[in-house]
Amino acid sequence: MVNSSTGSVFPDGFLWGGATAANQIEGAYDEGGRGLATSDFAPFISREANRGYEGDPLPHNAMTREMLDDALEHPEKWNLPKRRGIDFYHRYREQLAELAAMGFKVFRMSISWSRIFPNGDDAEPNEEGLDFYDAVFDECHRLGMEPLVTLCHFDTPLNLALKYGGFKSRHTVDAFERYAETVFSRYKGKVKYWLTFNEINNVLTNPFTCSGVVLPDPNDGTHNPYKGDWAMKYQVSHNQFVASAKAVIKCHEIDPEAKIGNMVCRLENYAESPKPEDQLQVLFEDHFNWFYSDVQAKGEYPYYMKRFFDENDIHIEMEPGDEETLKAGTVDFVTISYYMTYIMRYKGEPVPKPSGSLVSAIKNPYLEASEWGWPIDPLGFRITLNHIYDRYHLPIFISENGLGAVDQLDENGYVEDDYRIDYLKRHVEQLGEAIKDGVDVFGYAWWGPIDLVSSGTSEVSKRYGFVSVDLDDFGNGTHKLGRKKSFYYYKKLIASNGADL
Ligand code: BGP
Repeated sequence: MVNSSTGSVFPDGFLWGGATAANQIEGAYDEGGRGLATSDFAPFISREANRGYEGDPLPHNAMTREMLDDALEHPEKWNLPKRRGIDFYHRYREQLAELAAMGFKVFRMSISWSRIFPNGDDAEPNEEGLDFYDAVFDECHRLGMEPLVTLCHFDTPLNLALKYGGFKSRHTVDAFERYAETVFSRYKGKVKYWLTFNEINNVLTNPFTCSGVVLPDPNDGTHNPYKGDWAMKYQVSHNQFVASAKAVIKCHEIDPEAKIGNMVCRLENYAESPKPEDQLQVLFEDHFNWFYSDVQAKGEYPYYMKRFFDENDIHIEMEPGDEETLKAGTVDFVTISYYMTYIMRYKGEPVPKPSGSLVSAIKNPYLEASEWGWPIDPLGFRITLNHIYDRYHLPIFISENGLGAVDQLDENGYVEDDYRIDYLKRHVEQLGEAIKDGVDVFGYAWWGPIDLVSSGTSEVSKRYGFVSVDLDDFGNGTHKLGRKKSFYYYKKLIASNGADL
C-alpha cells in the first residue's frame, strides 16, 4: 500500500539501479591475464544484417569450429575490437560515479569467468582478475551501491567451448562449480546478491553465446545442424540446471547471509485470437518458457515436458544425484529480463516445438515497437509479474528492462530522450501496479544505464543509457561521459522511491 509519508507504493529500501554484463562493458579482453571467452567472438554482425531481423537465428549463432579457428588466427578479420565494450576495466571509477550520481542503490554486473580462470578450468585462479573485482565491489560500496553479480553472462571461457563444447560436457559443470566456489569465498560479505546464469533459457536460440556450444561439435566432428537439435539443447539445459543448483548450494554453504537467484528471459505470450487453438499454442509456448524457472525455483522437472521429450525422442542423461542436487539447489529469488510480449497462432501440431525466435513473428497491432522491432508493452510487465509471483511466491528482482534507441547526442553527450523517459515511466507505473496487486518485488535494474555494447547486434549505437559514452560502433571516440535528459528523470524517480513519475 501507499506509504503515507513518501507517497510511494514501493517498499522502503527498494533496490533501484541498472544492469550490465562484463562482456558488454569491460573491454580489455587481453589484459590482466584474462583468457578469451565465447563473447569475444560474437561481434561480427553488421548493422544492416541485423536491422529488421525477425524469426531466424542471428548469424553468430551459427558459429562453427572453422569460423572460430579462423578468428583466432586472423582476429582483425573478425572485428574483435568491437568487444572493447566501454573500457569499464580501466574507467570503472568514473563510470560508477555517474551511476551513483543518479542515486543508484544496486549495480548489476557480471564477473568474466575467464578473468578468474583464463581457461575455465585452470589449477589456480588468476589473482589479477580477483583483485579487479575486489576493487570494483569496494568502489560500489563506497558509492552506496549494492553489487548484484551474475556468474555467467554470455561468456563461457573459449577453451571450454572448444575442447568440451561448453555445457554439453559435465567437465564444464565441474569447472563452473569450482569457479563459483572461488568467487563466493573471495567475495563473501562483499556481495550479497548473486545470479547463476544470465537468461538461461536462451540456450534455445543462442547455444553458442549462452552455453558455449560450438557447432559443429568439436568433440565428434560430425555435422550438427543448429536448428532443431532439441535433444542437444535440452541436455545442455540439464547440465546448466545442475551447474546452477550446485552453485546455489555452495553459495549457501559459504555465505549463509548471501542470496542467490536465477535469471530467465521472460516471454509473456498472448493468443492472436480468441480461437481456443491459439490459446492452446500459448499454453505450449508458455511451457517452454516456464520450464527454466520451474526447474530452478521448484527443483524438479515439470510434468508437461515429459510428453514433449517422449515424442521427440529426447532422453536427458542424468547422473546419480542430479535430482537431489536440483531439489537442494533451488533459488532464493527469481529474476527476469522483460522487454516485450509475443503473439501466438496455432501451428497445427499436437505437441509443438519451441519457436526459437527472438522477436514474435506476428506483430501486435495494439503496441508500438522500438527501432529494432521490439514491441513495447508496459501492461504486459504487470501481467507477467503477477504470473511469476502466483507461480513461485518468491521475491522477484527485475534484472533487465530497457529501451535501445538511436540517440542523436550533442557535443556534451546530451539528448532529449523523451522516448526513453516515456518507456521507463510506463514500465515503472506498471511495476507499481503489480506491487499494489501484492507481488513481492525488491528491485529494478534498467538494462544498460550507461551506453554499452549490444549483445544482439554488437553496436554501441543501439543505446540504452541514461549516461552516454562517446563511442561509435567501431570503438572510435573519446569515452567522454554525458548526461541525457533521462539521467535527471531517473534520479528524481529514485529520490522519490518511485513516487515521482
Ligand atoms: C538481454 C541480455 C543483455 C542485453 C539485452 C538487450 O537478452 O541479457 O545482455 O544485451 O538483452 O539486448 P540487445 O543488446 O541485443 O539489445
